[in-house]
Amino acid sequence: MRVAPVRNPVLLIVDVQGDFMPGGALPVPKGDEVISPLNTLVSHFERKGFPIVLTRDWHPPDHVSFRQRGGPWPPHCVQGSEGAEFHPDLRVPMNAIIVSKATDRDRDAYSGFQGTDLERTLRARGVRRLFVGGVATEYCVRATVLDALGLGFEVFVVEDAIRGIRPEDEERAKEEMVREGAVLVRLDEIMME
Ligand code: VGL
Ligand code: ZN
Repeated sequence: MRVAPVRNPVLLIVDVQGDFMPGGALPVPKGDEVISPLNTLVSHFERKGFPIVLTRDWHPPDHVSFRQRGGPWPPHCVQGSEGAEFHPDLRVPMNAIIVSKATDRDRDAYSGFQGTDLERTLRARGVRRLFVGGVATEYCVRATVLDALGLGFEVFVVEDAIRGIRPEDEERAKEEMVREGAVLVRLDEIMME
């Protein structure tokens, strides 16, 4: 499928943070492979003057999702820590919009829409269409995409710009996103003139 980023598109980059990269606290295998395709998209969206939004997992040090509190995860993306920073190779334009999520110590949030201003931010800019990449496919990418679809946005998931933790879960998440109305596209199918 060839697809042109038109109709008020936004680039939505999910959680490309050190702790989710190889060597981080909660690594996504090959998570750093999303950076190059995302940088290509960042350049294009920037050139066109389209908005770029980055979500970040932004937990307090005693977050409920951490093992010390009975949660499923090792501590990761603690607010202000090095592991919570965006990968240093990711191009983050000066005017990019940063959305912090899962900041409440007693509540987890995989979706960038959950407990944030993201919907309002997108509506205020007249956004209709989301191009999504990042990690992890079966957690925060999945939840963000499903919420976006539920809110009526058109969602294009850039296949080469997402990576998951477990291959079977990643596959299932992709099928589910498509079933709910997302379109999977490859970077080379996005027309960037
Ligand atoms: C994520 C696990 C825990 C994600 C966040 O960004 O996909 N996964 N917190
Ligand atoms: Zn988290």
